[in-house]
Amino acid sequence: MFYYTSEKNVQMVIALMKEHGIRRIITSPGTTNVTFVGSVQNDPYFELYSVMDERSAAYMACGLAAETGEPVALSCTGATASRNYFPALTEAYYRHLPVLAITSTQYTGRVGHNIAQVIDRSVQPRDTVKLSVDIPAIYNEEEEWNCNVKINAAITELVRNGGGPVHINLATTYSRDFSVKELPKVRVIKRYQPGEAFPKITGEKTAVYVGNHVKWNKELTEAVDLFCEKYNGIVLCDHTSNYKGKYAVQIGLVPESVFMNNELTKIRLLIHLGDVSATSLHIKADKIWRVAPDGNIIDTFKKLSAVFQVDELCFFKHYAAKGQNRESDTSFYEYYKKVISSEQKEREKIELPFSSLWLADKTLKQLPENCVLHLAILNSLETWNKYAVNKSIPVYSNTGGFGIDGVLSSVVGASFANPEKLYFCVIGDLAFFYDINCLGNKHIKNNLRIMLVNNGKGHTMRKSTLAGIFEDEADMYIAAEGHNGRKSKCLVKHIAEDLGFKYITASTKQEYLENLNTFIDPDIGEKSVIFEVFTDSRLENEAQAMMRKNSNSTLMNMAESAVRKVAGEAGYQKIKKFIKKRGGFS
Ligand SMILES: Cc1ncc(C[n+]2csc(CCOP(=O)(O)OP(=O)(O)O)c2C)c(N)n1
Ligand SMILES: [Mg+2]
Repeated sequence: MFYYTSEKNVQMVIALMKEHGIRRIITSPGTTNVTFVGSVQNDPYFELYSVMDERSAAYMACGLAAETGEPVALSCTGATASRNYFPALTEAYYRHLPVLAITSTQYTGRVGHNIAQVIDRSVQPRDTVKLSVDIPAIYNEEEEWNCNVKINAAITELVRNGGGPVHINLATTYSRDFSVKELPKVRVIKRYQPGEAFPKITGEKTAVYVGNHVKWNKELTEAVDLFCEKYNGIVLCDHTSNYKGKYAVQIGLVPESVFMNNELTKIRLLIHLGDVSATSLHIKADKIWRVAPDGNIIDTFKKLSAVFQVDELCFFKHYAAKGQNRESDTSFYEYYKKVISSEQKEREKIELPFSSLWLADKTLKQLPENCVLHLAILNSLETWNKYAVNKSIPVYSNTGGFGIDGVLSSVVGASFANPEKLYFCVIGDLAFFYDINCLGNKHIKNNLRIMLVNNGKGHTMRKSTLAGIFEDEADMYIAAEGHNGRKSKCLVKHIAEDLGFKYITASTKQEYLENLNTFIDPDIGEKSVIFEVFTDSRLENEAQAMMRKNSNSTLMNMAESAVRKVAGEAGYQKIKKFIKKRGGFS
């Protein structure tokens, strides 16, 4: 008796076809598709038709799909079999017919090596399929995730935006093992389009996570805030999220480990908005939904179960209306507020060395209202994300492609839009020198305020967990130390002044504080300003270590007060004594 193949990728395709309700399959004969056909032919769920000629099989799929209004799958072998699907796929493309062409293949790395029956299917004519995905054999967890997402994306594409044909190139290892009686449990990702009935939100404790996001309008902010009130929600964000509403939980203000495995912070439903974010997140959520007008399956946290192909406003208005009769509950937000305020208290106890963190602390809260802030990626963004920014200030960073190559150009371009507004930029030395030629642009006016944090190298490479293991040996090549005048005190000064900028500089805390007022002066003045701050990479590391230690103290204090709450003061003292004996608690 034969059951399902042992090939995991094939099992996954079959399981997801069932989950998404695709039951009709037209199969054509061959060896490379044996593991697929041999598996589905014994599953009574499927309705199979055998057609010898692939060209005809695909046209039959068109007819069957048009007649039933439901998706129809095709299966063929290697060699030129799949080429014969093109005429009918073209027909399906222009008639929006949901035909799923599954072409089986040997390991695609064999393409181009004169191996019998192996052809290159990596490119499809534009008007044959809406989407083509490669599903390799699965050997590890990450590949399993990749296949799951791609198969879900392919199958849901069949009916998206009016529907149309889709291609899955499915690798086989020619396994002869058909002993698998049960298909694996697979994650289903659903896609909701405008007009479709949305699922209910049941559990408590929701979070809206916002990646890099364009400026919010008032209506969207209010809709998200109302959503938070009705569903006990918080908005997890960083500066580039640009959310300025009532329920912001700035991730950089919360000790990282708070997000991990903690029942109090466990999120039942996470709603993912926005683009690429630099803010690493260790959030554990039971369920994740993504809301984006493009409807693309973007599975940043590997837990996605639904994508809503709608405008964010439409989504939040829908759920706020549905939750109209719910009692307002903001306890989740209140909890985070407490965590943030105890972290804040711990931070106040420490004096950081002269470093990016210290600069961010002293500067961010003082930036003039209604200015704009641009942060270079990685180190600058990470450190300045550890402090709060005034709500009137939008913040940008090139997290789309994460390049250090266009930070200055981006802020210069932005500054052209509003000559009367101040545009601040915080940037490291490698990024500054990379893009320095744009400072000679003749359209630059007096509204730029550039802070160059010159530590003489790519500090990002000195702190990264990988390059960091090399310590000082990382400087020469990995962190590119020693270029651009070796922290010369006059190089940038000359360039800046010759190009018409005002130049100020600092190498100590005192010098910095003396110059800060000039830098943040809300009065626009006559010239744009470059403020070069010389720091030391070792102190940067020291400051970061202090911040981490600080977060640990916050957690310890929180744990202590939680114990106090449950056990009372006397109980707490007893437990403390006991733990102290064993070497824990301070
Ligand atoms: C165009 C480009 N090249 C290389 C990188 C890799 N990279 C990321 S951060 C970084 C170092 C940046 O150094 P610096 O601007 O001095 O900032 P610091 O880390 O010292 O604060 C490099 C080389 C990149 N992101 N973009
Ligand atoms: Mg640097």
